[in-house]
Amino acid sequence: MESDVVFQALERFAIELPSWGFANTGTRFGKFVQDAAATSTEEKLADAGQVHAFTGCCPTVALHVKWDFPCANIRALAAKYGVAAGSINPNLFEDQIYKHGSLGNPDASIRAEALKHLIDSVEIAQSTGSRDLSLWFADGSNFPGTANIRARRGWFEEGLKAMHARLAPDQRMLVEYKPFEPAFYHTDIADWGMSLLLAKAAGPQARVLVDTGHHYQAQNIEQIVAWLLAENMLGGFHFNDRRYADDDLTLGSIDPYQVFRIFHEIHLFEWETGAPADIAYMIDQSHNLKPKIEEMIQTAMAAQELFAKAALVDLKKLAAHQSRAELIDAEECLKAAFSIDVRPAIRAWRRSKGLAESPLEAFRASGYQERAARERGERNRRSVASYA
Ligand code: LRH
Ligand code: MN
Repeated sequence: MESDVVFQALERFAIELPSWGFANTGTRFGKFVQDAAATSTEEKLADAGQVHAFTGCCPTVALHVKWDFPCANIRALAAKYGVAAGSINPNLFEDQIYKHGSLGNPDASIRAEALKHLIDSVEIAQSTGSRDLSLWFADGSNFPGTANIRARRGWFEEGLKAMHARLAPDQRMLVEYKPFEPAFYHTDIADWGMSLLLAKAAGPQARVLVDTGHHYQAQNIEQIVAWLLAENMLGGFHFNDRRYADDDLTLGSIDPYQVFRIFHEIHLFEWETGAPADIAYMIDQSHNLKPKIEEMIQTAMAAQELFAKAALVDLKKLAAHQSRAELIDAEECLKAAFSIDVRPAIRAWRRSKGLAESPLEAFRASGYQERAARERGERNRRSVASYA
């Protein structure tokens, strides 16, 4: 019975890979270069193809407009490596003109420039066959009194409405929130409520994107997920883990029970409504120290494991305990599923798909990493740049 539930859960679970997770990234204190890191969009797609080939659950790759484009016939390139283009991420946080914001900038000509980039990104998504536009804005301020918060909110509403009007009928725009960084006094889209109101005001194809690293320390993320599900406004996730702030660490490396509780809210919602929730599961991590492809495989495996464990919660029994306020029994019912070792069933699922039981070991044995380091090492070492 358990393994059937695990099989069904894995059959419908896919998680999107961030192209930027394969390139050399760092923190403001520096970047430790890896010889095997991807140095082009094609190499990012090739590496993503490896992760999907060994895990069987990562068919699409999120692309960042300024980091992955222009790229000639990216659809064919992705197909060559057994993956497909996924969500398109506009970039309104690097160009110099966006120092004081993009859609929230007090200068109307800069707001217009930002909107043009968003509309260009919609067209890129139409050319790559991507459904989702994944929107994150660094906009905000660093000092009290330096920004008119309500005026900026109004400009965001205008800009997102104008972008929504350019979406194709099957496209969505996912509005990501973040409480701080790089702005450290106010961020224009700082929490789920602000994202929800702006998405609703933009139009029916707009949803909220929950990046698990974008919350204050004690915030109850699964409660936010439950509310967004109730509002039918949960569009997707950027999964990662953190100890302090937006640390972008490996999913499940710090608090696996957090991810389990999130998946539980989604399984519960689907059980109660009898319909699959239309959610884009995506990874958003910066792989600064671990070998990047291995960390991505580790992440996908952890996501499968926690999604499968959450699918094993006896929801009927849980609902009965909850209705009778049987606190300990309800809690133990949830924890019982978390404590189930689903790895044997997952290995069986992999065998049934013709996949290696241990994707990480199989990838390591493939020699792909060493080949990539030989081919790309010289180029990567040449790319070392200092922060200041
Ligand atoms: C911002 C963010 C956003 C991405 C970026 C790489 O912190 O989560 O989703 O564009 O990371
Ligand atoms: Mn993110």
